[in-house]
Amino acid sequence: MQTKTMLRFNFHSYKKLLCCASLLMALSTLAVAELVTEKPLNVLMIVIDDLRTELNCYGVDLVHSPNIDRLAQKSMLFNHAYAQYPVCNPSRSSFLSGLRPDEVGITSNSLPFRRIQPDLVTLPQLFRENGYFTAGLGKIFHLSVDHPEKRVLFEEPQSWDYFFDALGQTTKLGRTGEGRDLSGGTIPWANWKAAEGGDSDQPDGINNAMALRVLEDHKDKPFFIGYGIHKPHDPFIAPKKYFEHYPKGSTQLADEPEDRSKRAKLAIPNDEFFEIFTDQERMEFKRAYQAGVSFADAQVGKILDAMDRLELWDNTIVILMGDHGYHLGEHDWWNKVTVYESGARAPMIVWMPNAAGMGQATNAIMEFVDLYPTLVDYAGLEAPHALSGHSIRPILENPSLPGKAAAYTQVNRGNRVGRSVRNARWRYTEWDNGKLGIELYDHNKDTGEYYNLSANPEYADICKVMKQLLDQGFVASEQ
Ligand SMILES: [Ca+2]
Repeated sequence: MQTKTMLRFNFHSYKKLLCCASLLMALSTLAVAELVTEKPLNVLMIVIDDLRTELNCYGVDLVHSPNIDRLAQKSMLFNHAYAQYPVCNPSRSSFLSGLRPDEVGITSNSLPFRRIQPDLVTLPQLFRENGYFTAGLGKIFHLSVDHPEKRVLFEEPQSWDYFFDALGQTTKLGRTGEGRDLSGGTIPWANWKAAEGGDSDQPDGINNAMALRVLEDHKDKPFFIGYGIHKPHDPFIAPKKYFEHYPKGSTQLADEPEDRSKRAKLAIPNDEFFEIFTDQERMEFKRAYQAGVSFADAQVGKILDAMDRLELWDNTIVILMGDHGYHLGEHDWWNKVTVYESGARAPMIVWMPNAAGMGQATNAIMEFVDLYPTLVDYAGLEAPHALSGHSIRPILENPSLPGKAAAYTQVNRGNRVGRSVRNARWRYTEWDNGKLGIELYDHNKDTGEYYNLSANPEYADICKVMKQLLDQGFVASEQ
């Protein structure tokens, strides 16, 4: 019956049919082309806890970071990216909400994000509300650590469709190995271990396996994946193979000039805190931190391999960043919580498909608070609230642009505040609005910020200009 019906078509009908078919084919080709060009951009945000810019791609060849380096080589590396607060929770709360720390109201690790901001739409939440699958693997927000109800297993349910963190799940084998408490118990977190076993015996290795699985399972949907790596954050534990990149005794300590200025009283949280360490212990500390960097780098490598295998580069934005800087002996300090360059500046590497500036480094100044508006811009979403940063699209297209005029970082010392501004040449910092100290450093001559010029009359005009710049940056956040 069917054959008979088909045979009834005359030639004219057949020609019409062919014409329609060609039109349909042309339309469907167009639709496919449209689909390809308009495929939503996925987001993969890799946040490495306490990672400083001491990486091969930032010119430090003593550190073994081949995978971060290969991402940097194809992407854009920001030489001057600054966190808004040099501590985990305030920094992350800021860049994940597109607001400055004073605007979010979070300036310490002990304030849980949702207790302060129950209704604020976070960056992953915005993508989720726009149809993206969102997953958090490891530490993206700060809720699971230093939280009054520790061991929060489900982190930030408004933001994530799926969340997993293996923190605390180190295997029995991974708990063994050569190591040392560097302060005899005085500083409980200052200990290292070259652990037996491999990556999968450590929380970061377990999280990585889960991240690969999530990436594989959701590669065909629009996704926003936040992948947070715990190391090199203390305690300094990594599989022993990563310590082998750094022969014992070869660690070079920071070169602190003897004629440096007396620092502002509040610049370092506690001047004497690390005097307890011998040089041997300092070398062990730094070596173990570096082993943690190489461990984190290896996890990044597995994610990049998956990006290759799953052919995701054409439609996935990749951001790799630290959450703030870290001192390894600079200014006699072995931690974060400072607004020196070592504390405020952190790695930032951005892969943006089709952006003209890929494969280049930039000296343009950017702030972490710029990430939210950048992703909103590229994904074509509507910002859910007024954002404090600006899209870095112009820089991603042209890395020779200067970027923003200045970057702002703040830190608390009890109820005293340190506010700092960095422009292309100067860093200017006021403690308690200048009442407890002012600092001015010239990065053309003093990249380590050892010579405070603020009391030198020759620099009075510079101080005046920098003060204005500082006040401009914090006016908005004080309102
Ligand atoms: Ca951190």
